[in-house]
Amino acid sequence: MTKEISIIGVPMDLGQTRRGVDMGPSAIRYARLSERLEKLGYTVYDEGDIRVGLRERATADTETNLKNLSAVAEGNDKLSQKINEITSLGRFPLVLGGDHSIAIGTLAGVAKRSENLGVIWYDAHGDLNTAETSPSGNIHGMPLAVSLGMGHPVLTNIGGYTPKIKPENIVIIGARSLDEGERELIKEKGIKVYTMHEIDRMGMTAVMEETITYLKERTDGVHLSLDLDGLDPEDAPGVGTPVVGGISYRESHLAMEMLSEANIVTSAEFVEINPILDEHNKTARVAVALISSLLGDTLL
Ligand code: 6HN
Ligand code: MN
Ligand code: MN
Ligand code: MN
Repeated sequence: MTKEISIIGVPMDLGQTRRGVDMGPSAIRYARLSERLEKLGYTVYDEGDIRVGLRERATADTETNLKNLSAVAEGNDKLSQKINEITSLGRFPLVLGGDHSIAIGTLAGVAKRSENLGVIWYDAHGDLNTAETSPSGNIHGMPLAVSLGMGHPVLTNIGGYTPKIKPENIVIIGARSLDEGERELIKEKGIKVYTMHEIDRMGMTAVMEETITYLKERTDGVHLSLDLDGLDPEDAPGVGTPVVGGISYRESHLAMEMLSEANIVTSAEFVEINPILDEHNKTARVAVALISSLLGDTLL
């Protein structure tokens, strides 16, 4: 793992309808992210926030049911350019959301340097919807499909190429709320998924061992896209689309430590933290603890 980290905040809330997720990056910084990483021996560059259009000014795109399409695309385009700058300097990109639509820009940036990028999608949801299958029109439910090259061309062409990733290089962990179209896509493309059922049956240790072995064999780098709603709402209440029966804090902590030991993660993003819905910044503090574990924090 490179010893230089660039933090990029993306105060994006236009990929869904609840207010407050744009304050996620501030909440995570307030929970002392930089200090924790510096203590671990990293040189930390906080690149500040990507400028995202205001909800009040986002114009309705009349020819599509995708909400705030042009403003979401614009923010992601800027993000992908920023990621390119950071990876060309050899730094580890750590992206703070913002809603999960920002994974479109992150992946457009990181996948450019990788023939076979692996992706761990840690989430209660599949985020595999397209305009045709989406029940909501919310783009935060679509970034994984978009990165596979499926969806509105304004989104799939961000970064100037498509697709960004291959279905066989994806592992979804924590799924427990999948729409009908998403299930069909998972089967059709053969995407590897550990739902809560597998996590309960096998235990997180075996799930992570299999995930790591699987990705090590076939990929040349791994992006971790961690949606805080993958965790149980008891442990991470500050999210816009909570789903009961999720991954515990302890299991998540273990998962991050196993990824750290395996040393396979080359970029990461932590998304969907909504401070308005949170309890005393608990979810942001959980995010900082998980980031520290991912980047090598150990008890001894
Ligand atoms: N997330 N599947 C639902 C939809 O509207 O497409 C929920 C998506 C949630 C997305 O949490 O990042
Ligand atoms: Mn998500
Ligand atoms: Mn989710
Ligand atoms: Mn630890």
